[in-house]
Amino acid sequence: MLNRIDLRGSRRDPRGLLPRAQLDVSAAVEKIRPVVTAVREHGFSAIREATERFDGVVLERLRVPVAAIAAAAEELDPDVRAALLVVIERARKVHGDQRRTDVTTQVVPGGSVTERHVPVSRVGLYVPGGLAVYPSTVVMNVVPAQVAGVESLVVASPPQAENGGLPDARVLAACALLGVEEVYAVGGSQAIAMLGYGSDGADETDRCEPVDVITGPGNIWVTAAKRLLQGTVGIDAEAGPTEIAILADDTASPAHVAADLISQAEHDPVAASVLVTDSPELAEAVEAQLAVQVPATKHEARVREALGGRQSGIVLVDDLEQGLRVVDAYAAEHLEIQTRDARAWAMRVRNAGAIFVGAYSPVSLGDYAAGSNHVLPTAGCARHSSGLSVQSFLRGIHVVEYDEAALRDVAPHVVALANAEDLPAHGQAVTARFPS
Ligand code: HSO
Ligand code: ZN
Repeated sequence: MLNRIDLRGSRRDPRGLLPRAQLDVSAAVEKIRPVVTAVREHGFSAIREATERFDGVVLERLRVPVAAIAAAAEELDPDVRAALLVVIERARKVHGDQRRTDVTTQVVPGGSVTERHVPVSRVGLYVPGGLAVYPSTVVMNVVPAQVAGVESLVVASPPQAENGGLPDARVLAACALLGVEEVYAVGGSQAIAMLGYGSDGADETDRCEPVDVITGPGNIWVTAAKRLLQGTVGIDAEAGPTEIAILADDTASPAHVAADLISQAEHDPVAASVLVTDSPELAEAVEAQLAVQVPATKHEARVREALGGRQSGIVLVDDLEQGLRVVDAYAAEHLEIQTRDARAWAMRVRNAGAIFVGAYSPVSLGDYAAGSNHVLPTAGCARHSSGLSVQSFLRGIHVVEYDEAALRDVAPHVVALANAEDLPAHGQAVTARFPS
């Protein structure tokens, strides 16, 4: 079912040899540019038009009535409610430990630099609709923003025709459990444009003020719109189709490896599932397990397409050292380590969005209930970016405070560098304070 890539004996840089989808976000940017421009220029009427065209819903108002958010929580299945409460508590625990305290460095006597960590004022969190609904993603976005101290938090999620033009009821219920009251029934690139530029609405009570930062995953149109708005607002790392890589040796359970590969393939026909192993026997056994498990899974067609796609595969390596080089080159959104001494291998990994260690830490634990965040960098962005965290919502501001003696002491160095850069007025701004 999976492509085979045999890197045994290969000394080449594995980067170009690994399976990966080529999503053309730049082409999507050009496609959605007119929608984004229309929303910037015409606000509500453009959002209405795009919503009718893309979601098949006639939008009466942008904003979801607060009573409808509360009602969704009332009507929520008790098991889902209990699960969400546990998930919120665990996420708060982990993200609470990410809080930063301001640090003052006494550089010299009389001269200090303090780093203040200041939350952004207003954040827009995008929660996708599409093939699945994601109340868990509401938690993963809202919790770090709240822990960071963001004052104004809004959620946007596509309207569902089946839910009377409101976002999915479970998404609304998650908002209610987290105390988020400002929710917009808008999805796609029009939602990102609305959050970035702000928009009028159906009447005076129905407007969206622009936000400072937009976070959250979405499909290619959402990703493209975020890329287009970057600069106007801050955005988190691009979260494309989900990916799981598993580094496994002959101690891994083929049944568990297969189940984990299927679990992320379930998201999307373009999701990626990659097994990297030094054990050809494990590769065979995993294939045999997939042959049994895939026909029994609910979203079989989607899973088959994802597993059979060029973005998925089994990579055979000589040993785990080569395996480590391969998973580092791949820089997976999620990386499971199912090997002997899994923890030691995990600690040597340099590139991954999140790492799941050993037999009892599957990715789906992290998707929901580990306490970790599931909004993670995809498409190799884990080489340079992190998942969503409290840090995503904070800015570090340097507060510089020198007294007269400390400035006088360093003045010759400022002057020397200013002259070297042919910017003498920079030096004079210092020497002007010390006329001799
Ligand atoms: N695996 C997804 C997150 C998710 N899974 C939400 C289930 N619900 C991207 O990390
Ligand atoms: Zn998932």
